[in-house]
Amino acid sequence: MTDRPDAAGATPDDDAPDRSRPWVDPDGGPPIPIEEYRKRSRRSFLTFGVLGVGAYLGFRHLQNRPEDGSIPDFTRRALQLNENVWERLQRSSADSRTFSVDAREDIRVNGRIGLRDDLDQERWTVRVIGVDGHDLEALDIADIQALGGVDAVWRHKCIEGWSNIVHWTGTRFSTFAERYAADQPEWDHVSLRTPDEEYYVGLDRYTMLHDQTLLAWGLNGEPLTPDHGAPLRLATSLKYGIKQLKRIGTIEFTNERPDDYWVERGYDFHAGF
Ligand SMILES: Nc1nc2c(c(=O)[nH]1)N[C@H]1C(S)=C(S)[C@@H](COP(=O)(O)O)O[C@H]1N2
Ligand SMILES: [Mo]
Repeated sequence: MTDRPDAAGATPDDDAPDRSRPWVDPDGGPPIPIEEYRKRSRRSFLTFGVLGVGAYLGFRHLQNRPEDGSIPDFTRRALQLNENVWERLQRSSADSRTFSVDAREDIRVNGRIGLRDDLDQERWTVRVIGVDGHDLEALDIADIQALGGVDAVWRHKCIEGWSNIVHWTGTRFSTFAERYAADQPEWDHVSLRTPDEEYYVGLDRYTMLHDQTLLAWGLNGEPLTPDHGAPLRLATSLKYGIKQLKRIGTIEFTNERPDDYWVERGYDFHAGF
């Protein structure tokens, strides 16, 4: 990402969205069956080339574990291993590919959990909560915008199997944290929640402080519309759409892994690529 969208990535699209896959409105039920998600998660896990490591550790684990023949336990541990490996892998991963503004595409409205109440955009404030659980600030959109904005164009990916190149405008979360959480004790996660607390996600510190993680107020050159999460939403190139919470009501710094809507429904916490 650059402060001005760069032209370097404006080459033909090499991973065009698969439009053959039926789109399912995730309002209510999970976007795709959990088995399919796991399958995809496993597939991308393997493409990272950690099969060898996983197999070796799995083998060691099998060798060392008590002979109780409990397959579900083993499966659970394998999933945990998968998550731990993700956590390490993402730390070494470079920025995601960016595109020129010309490459941007329309993006559908997807997911309205936590957006069902009418929101008085004028009176909205975001509540900022510190590590000790106490409120630090209540900020309006002008406070956020006063921190400065960047433009960035990257591919938004949804676990349903579609993706679009999207142009975001917003404040880097790292800039926000520098201004409003500099005096906080060490924190390792951030919880984001809608004002009605119907939708909530947890994100790790690395992701939140990454340059490609924005508190966004603009989409494709226009102010965010309410359906896309106005006045403020998360946009990050590091995670699937499920983590990019629209209509942020609360930002909480914490040292506990936050509750997460889709984790409670069987998806993995990291939801990375
Ligand atoms: N509050 C809220 N945020 C949300 C969702 C939602 O249902 N509620 N859905 C997520 C999903 S699955 C995706 S793909 C993106 C879609 O963003 P868009 O509607 O701007 O395309 O929003 C994410 N953020
Ligand atoms: Mo999504």
